[in-house]
Amino acid sequence: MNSTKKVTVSQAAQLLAEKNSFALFAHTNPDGDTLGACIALCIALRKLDKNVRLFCDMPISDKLKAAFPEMCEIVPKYSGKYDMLVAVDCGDLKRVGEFSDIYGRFSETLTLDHHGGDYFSKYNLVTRYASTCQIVYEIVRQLPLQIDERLATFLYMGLCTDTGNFSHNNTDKASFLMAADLCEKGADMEKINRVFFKDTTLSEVRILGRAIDHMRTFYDGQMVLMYLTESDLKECGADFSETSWIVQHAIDVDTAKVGVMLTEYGANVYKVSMRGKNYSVRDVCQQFGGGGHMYASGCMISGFLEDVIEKIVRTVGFTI
Ligand SMILES: [Mn+2]
Repeated sequence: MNSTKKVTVSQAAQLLAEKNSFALFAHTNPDGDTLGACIALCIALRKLDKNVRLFCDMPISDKLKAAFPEMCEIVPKYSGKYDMLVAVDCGDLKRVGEFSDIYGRFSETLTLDHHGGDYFSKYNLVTRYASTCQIVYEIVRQLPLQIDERLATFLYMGLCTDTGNFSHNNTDKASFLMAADLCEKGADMEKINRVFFKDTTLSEVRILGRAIDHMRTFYDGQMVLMYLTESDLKECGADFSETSWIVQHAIDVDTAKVGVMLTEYGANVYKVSMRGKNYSVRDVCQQFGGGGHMYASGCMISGFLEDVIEKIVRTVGFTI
């Protein structure tokens, strides 16, 4: 294991200013924060004439790529040589997904994260902010460049999505101050709100119906679970990457303390998304090698559907 150290925002900004080429890694099963933070940092570094490439081990949805063409640059196959690798919004090395081997072997690495997790890089900027976009925002403000409308929009993306549109309990004064500043700099807040919180495709409405058909409750309704199989996705004309938002419908049931959404990802492999109300779903997901936030976490579990459901029900049962 190489030595690891904690760095401040200014030290991270200095490291980024000194080096010339970067590979930025969004976390597996990417969300608006990791994507927004990666693209914002990429835009900022390119303003300083740096060479930057973006990677994520899972495909970005067509909907996001259509709304934000910059997303097309995020590719699932690693290539090239870089002065530094940066793990963006990753609480531990596993979040880098299929790139964790490449990442773990490289010496010049930097973590930018707000989950308060492992120091798995050589340099680690780990905070308790509401979003990784806030970390990137603070770094960018120390670099010799202007925040233009495009940069402001991607910084706003993670701020807005990781705070649940300023509704989760991680929303604080800094969130609103950052939002006010990005608003002044021309962030397209209406577009972010529409794409991440409003727009639904017909196939999404169909798979939502299918997931609700498959809804099951446990422990007097304290746990609400839904699932989608590969054939559900196929029959509804939906893509795997279109399903992560559905879990909200499970946790929004008034009796629910835990909301669970299973989506089959390859035969007998399930992507599990969990949400909690005053209940740490991260503890549950960590039992299966996953992670995330206390009230919003995920993991992957292999097995037959009913076995996977039983494992989750049993694990939640110990703590509910
Ligand atoms: Mn995040």
